[in-house]
Amino acid sequence: QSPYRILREADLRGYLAGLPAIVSQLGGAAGDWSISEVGDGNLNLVFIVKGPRGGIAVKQALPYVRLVGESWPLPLSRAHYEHLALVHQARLAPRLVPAVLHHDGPLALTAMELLEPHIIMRKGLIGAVSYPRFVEDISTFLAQTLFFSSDLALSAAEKKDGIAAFAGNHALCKITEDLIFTDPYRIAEQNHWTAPWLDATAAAFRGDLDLHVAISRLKLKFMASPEALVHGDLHTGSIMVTESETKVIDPEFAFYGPMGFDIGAVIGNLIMAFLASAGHERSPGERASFEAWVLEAVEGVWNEFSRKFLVLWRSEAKGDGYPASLFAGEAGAARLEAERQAYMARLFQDTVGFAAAKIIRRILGLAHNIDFEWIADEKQRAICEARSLKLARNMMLETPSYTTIGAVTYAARELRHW
Ligand code: SR1
Ligand code: MG
Repeated sequence: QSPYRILREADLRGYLAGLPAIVSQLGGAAGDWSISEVGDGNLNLVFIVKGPRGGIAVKQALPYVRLVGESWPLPLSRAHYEHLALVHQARLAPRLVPAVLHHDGPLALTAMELLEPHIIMRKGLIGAVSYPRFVEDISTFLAQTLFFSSDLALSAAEKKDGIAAFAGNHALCKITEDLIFTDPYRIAEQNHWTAPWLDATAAAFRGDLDLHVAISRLKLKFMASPEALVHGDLHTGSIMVTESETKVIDPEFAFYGPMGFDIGAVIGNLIMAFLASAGHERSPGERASFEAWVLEAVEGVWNEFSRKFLVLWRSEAKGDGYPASLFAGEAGAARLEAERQAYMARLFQDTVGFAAAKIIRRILGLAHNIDFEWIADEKQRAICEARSLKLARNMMLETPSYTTIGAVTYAARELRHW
């Protein structure tokens, strides 16, 4: 444990050399290790350290938002919540998160297994790569982390302890509350979009009271629905993949919130990969098969998640929600099953709404994504973004008309040629 300072390469080398478990993981002497800072996210430093025997990834929180600079301070405590979430998720969804090798609270630093040859999924999707394991793994991650941290699996006391353990992560929640649920719908200094093409659309979103009601309902749900331990930032930049493995990283936004926020994040980001595809150079065959795969993945994520969640609910419901004693006998079992179906229908509605919110914030808010940003031709980029905004606006305003995930992919397919 060391006092906080922002680590540079030499300092990190000396620090790691004092940790026997890390030294043994890397092998050789500290002088043999290569260290490079590779962080390209919005908030933190990330170092890759490689030695003769193996490698590690080291993440250190900065006392400010990296994307913006020191003018936007951010508590270092997020490293504590990220570590706590990683430990929880490793228990709830084994093999789907990186193993933690070392954590230092005061330094706001966590050393993890190096994920190699994994790449950030968003980059793979921009390259039109499809991932055969993804649906299976992410649906397991979602079903297991959400179910086992909910009132369906936990006693009321365990659940309340869980909420309390993450309650201090409010600065990160506030980022979400502002950047996703408020700023894209008002004039905010840091908003930007592909101008001038989207000027009129951005202004229309700022003046659309129906949309303001819809996003405010979602914001309230985000703030006031501690259903389960959510990752809190589950976009495709928080997922590392190979053809055969999926790892969910970066849970620093974790807190007890609505389940649909995580599921919607995955689905919203896949939809953006689909609608950005038209702007990226690829052969017609490659484009068609990639786009077909992404929409299959959208359907698969919801269908597999809901199937697995229901299996867990039917077999592992040891929590204080829906006491078994109230649903005895055949009639009770049938009624409880109907209730499960109603619960999933409500969760699907939340998912559609949150997916839409995730899309809109990436096009009209502060933090954009490279699915669109890497489309060099600005007019073409704006076309892809305008399609996404049209879809997202409809998903948010007409949520009840999306009763199946097929309705979502159908609408996305229709918008692809708008
Ligand atoms: C100022 S932080 C902007 C965004 O980066 C993170 O990845 C979250 O998505 C956050 O909203
Ligand atoms: Mg992140």
